[in-house]
Amino acid sequence: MAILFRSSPAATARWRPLLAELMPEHEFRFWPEIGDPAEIDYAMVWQPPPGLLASLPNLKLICGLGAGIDHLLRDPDLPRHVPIMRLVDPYMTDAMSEFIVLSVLRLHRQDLDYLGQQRAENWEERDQKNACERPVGILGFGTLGQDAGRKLKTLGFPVAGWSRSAKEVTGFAIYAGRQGLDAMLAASEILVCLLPLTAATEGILNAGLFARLPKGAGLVNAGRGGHLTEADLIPALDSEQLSGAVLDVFREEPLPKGHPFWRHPRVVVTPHIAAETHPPTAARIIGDAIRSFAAGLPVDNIVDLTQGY
Ligand code: NDP
Ligand code: OXD
Repeated sequence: MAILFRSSPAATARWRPLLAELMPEHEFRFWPEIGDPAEIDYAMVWQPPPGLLASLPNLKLICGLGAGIDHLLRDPDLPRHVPIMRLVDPYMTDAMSEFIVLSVLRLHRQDLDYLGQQRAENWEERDQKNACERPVGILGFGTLGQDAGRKLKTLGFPVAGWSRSAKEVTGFAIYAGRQGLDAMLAASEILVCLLPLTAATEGILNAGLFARLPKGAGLVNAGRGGHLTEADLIPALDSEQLSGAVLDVFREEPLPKGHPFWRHPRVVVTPHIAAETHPPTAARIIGDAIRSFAAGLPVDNIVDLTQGY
């Protein structure tokens, strides 16, 4: 019995000592040195090369090293009979909420305008609302969306959430499905995307959606780059339908040099760092899950492949 580990070389270097310390009972194989593929029962992976998982005939559980598993579903040979566990780690959830609160505050407090004014040495006060007058809509009201929503609410923002299935979350207006989306957009002065990337959410941040937001709304995308129809963003900013965008994720990562988002004065670019996987906590969570699975106990956060998240 062995566990395959596959991530970037830098991440592998961080994980290796932790795995030895926290999961001493397991033998690890670090890609590309996988040895006999038939000996591998479990895989801990981020962006595995297509076909790698299908080459492991005795694989029992795939543990994604991130919250999103779209990187796995891109593999046409993914062994779909093998359950996939996605990473749900309170440490990452806190990190994401910090990023969302920071980004919403930047847009709310007109940070991009004041940075522009500073560069122009222009001392000018702008009208400013308080948080209680700035409704925030969150697309994707799951683990990350709800935690960010709670933290925004403590600052006074009225927060609404949009999910696929109808639900009640105390203290929040919850919208579901396509009809619900229109109602939430019409009231969202800042829109946050924390959706998983699926066939149903691909390209959802597009000109049609921007037009349904109040004029001058702000956008935060920390879901996936594939949610944004990139060609629609700059026209929406230049026409002032949107007042600013904070983008952490991109269709192509790293964002290519020369891409117009890098230099646009109303776009903030961060390099997919909103909530990075944190090996010390993640290794414990995955180790416990593998122990439960091996003992025949239920494992949380198994992905529903029919929904794609
Ligand atoms: P969850 O599965 O807990 O939540 C997903 C939410 O999206 C749920 O509320 C779900 O609805 C909703 N949703 C899914 N599909 C649709 C749809 N078609 N229409 C409306 N709502 C939909 O995921 P997490 O909160 O843990 O993570 C969300 C995403 O955040 C990840 O998939 C990943 O892409 C991204 N992420 C980005 C990071 C970064 O550093 N930038 C770090 C970590 C994650 P329902 O409640 O009905 O199921
Ligand atoms: C994730 C991510 O999905 O880092 O965890 O984007």
